Formats: sequence, structure tokens, C-alpha cells
Amino acid sequence: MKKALIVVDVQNDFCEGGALAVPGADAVIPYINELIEQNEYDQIIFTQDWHPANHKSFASTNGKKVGDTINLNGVPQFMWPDHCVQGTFGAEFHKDLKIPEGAHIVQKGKNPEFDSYSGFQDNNHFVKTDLDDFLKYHDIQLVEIAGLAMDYCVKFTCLDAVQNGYITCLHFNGTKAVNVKPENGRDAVYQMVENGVTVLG
Ligand code: VGL
Ligand code: ZN
Repeated sequence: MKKALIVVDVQNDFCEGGALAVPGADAVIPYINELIEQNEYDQIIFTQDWHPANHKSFASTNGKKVGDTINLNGVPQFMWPDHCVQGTFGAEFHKDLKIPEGAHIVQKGKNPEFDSYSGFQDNNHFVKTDLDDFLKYHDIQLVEIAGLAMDYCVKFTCLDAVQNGYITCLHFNGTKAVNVKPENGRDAVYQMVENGVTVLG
């Protein structure tokens, strides 16, 4: 069975000192590097949150406060601080992340009108990235997922992986939650398990 590792959004803005720092984020990097170095995967994919400066998920774009929620083209949109703006340091992968030569990179969140938590598609389910086609092209049947943040982009990438027919495993020790509310990480784990995601220690 062919396996892929999907590393979600290990970018400076989600790490220590970043604009949208996920508590404990830096601890996932050595864990993920070990997975990469064990080299048991047929493909390794890195997703990258990649927003234009005027992205509508930013509170500043809408004259809102961080933590507010707006209706964005029919779906609720949490208001984030400006983060992962294309071409900025914050959008770069963390320097300690050992990205292998030839790894496949999936950029998402590029359309200012739509957010994209999942590596597979935008939150409105309008446009797919090339991730599913890439995995199918390479005959991948099982995906292991790690990265940031467990209650947003990792969760939605896991749920879409199940929906797209992959055996889907979450590396619990390779992910951290934003925990806007303290229970968000725990609830995300339950939601993933209920939907067929296997949690690896
Ligand atoms: C993410 C919030 C906004 C994530 C991305 O990578 O989990 N969270 N954009
Ligand atoms: Zn984002």
C-alpha cells in the first residue's frame, strides 16, 4: 500500500513569535523531521497557507476585531490576525523543517474571497487544490497527517482525506491546536475520530 505524509502549514506565522502563533507549535518540528527522515513514505507533501495581503479572513481587511466572526460568501469566517501573507517571512516554512528535495507543495488560501483550511479545497467547497489529483496519480491509499493547527487546517485536511477515500491517520504528537476556546483541540480529536480518522500516538 502506498503511503503519503502530509505536513500542514508549518510556517513561521504559526510558530513561536509568529502572527498567529499556535501554543507549543515548535515542538512538532523535531517530531515531523523524524517522520521525514525515517523515509517510509512514497510521497511527502507540504501545505502552505498563502494569502494575498487583503485576504478576507483577516480582521484588518474587514475593519473587524480579531476573534469576531463574519459571513463570508455564505459561510461563517473567524477573523484572524494578518498571517501568511505571500512573500513575507511569516509565510515561509520554519527554517528547521527538513523539506526533502522534490517534495510536493500545495499552496492554499490564495483567493481573497475564500478561506481554505483544508489542503484539499476551500471552505466554500468551490475549488479543489491539486492535492487529491496528486495523491491519486501516485496511487496513494493511506495518508498520515501532522502539522498546524490541529483544530483548523489539520482537522479539515484529515476530514477531507477521509471523504476522498484515503485511510487517514493523524499524528497526535506531531500537531498542536490553536485553542481559541480551550476545548477546541479535544473536540477536534473527537470529530476526527467520529469521522474515521485513526489517531496515532
Ligand atoms: C490556519 C487559521 C487561519 C491553520 C490557517 O493553518 O490552521 N488557521 N489560517
Ligand atoms: Zn490562513
